Amino acid sequence: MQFYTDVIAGLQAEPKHLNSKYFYDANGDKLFQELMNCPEYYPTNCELEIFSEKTAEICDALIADGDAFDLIELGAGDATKSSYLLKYLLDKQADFTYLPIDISDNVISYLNITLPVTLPGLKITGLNGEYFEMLKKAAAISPRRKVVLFLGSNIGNMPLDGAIEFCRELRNNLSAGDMVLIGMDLKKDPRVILAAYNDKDGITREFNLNLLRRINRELHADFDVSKFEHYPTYDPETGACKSYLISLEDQQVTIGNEKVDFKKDEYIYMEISQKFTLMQTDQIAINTGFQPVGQFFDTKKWFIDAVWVAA
Ligand code: AVJ
Repeated sequence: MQFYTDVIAGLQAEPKHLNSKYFYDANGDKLFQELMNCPEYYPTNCELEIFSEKTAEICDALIADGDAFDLIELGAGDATKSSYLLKYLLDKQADFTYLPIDISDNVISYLNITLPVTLPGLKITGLNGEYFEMLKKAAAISPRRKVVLFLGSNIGNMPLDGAIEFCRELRNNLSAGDMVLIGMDLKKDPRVILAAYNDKDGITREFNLNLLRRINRELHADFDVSKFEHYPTYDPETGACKSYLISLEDQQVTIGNEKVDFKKDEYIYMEISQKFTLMQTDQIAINTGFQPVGQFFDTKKWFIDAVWVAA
């Protein structure tokens, strides 16, 4: 099983690491929902402002010549943001099918059931799995023009070189003229950024510890989460916001048939949430076979939703 293999490989590596894509089990989904409602966690509010205030402009950019298209969303989550677009596109009688892709089967079954009720007339095909596997599936379903939503600064979950590689692979899975609407969190006051990943209520902490709990539940492990401390960092120079879990003592954890030793103060690298300069957002597009053609900002200019066309 991939989850087990990845966890063992990550915890036997030096330094230890876990993949943040595994944060999102049913519990993790719930904690992330709570996080999005935290006063400190600004990215969701910024992007919600963009989607609610600039709905028409964004949709008009995506509709382009008005031909039929597939609206694919990578990491759809609860689709709150994209619902603004879906509603507007339905009102405008645009000819499109919505294909949300998510790693969480929980999320996909929820969207498949609820969206056709809240948005009558919506054509939806939820795809549960990894981004590129599901993107290939989407291409096999229909030859129509593709518009890909990649929101919430999910791209920030990769280090910069990984993000560039990801965009190249995305481009390779698209055809010339296809579009991407990509949300990216911008560099800003470092204190604002760090606070967003170190909320007072400790939800980010729980969000990280939940992965250890998930490993306990699903992989027959015995992590004592009280022996790990959440440690978030932000480096204004590189724009890397990272979180770690620090072992509070020498300890041994059993996971299935494996045993993993932790030294006191040893860390598990859990997640990166990369922040970008405006210039970097254009550079990433140009370096990976896209042309940046539109920019939408919140009033504080903390977040960008950029429109790229596959060149
Ligand atoms: C969903 C990946 C965009 O990195 O900001 C929030 C996840 N992690 N708080 C982010 C997250 C800690 C979030 N993304």
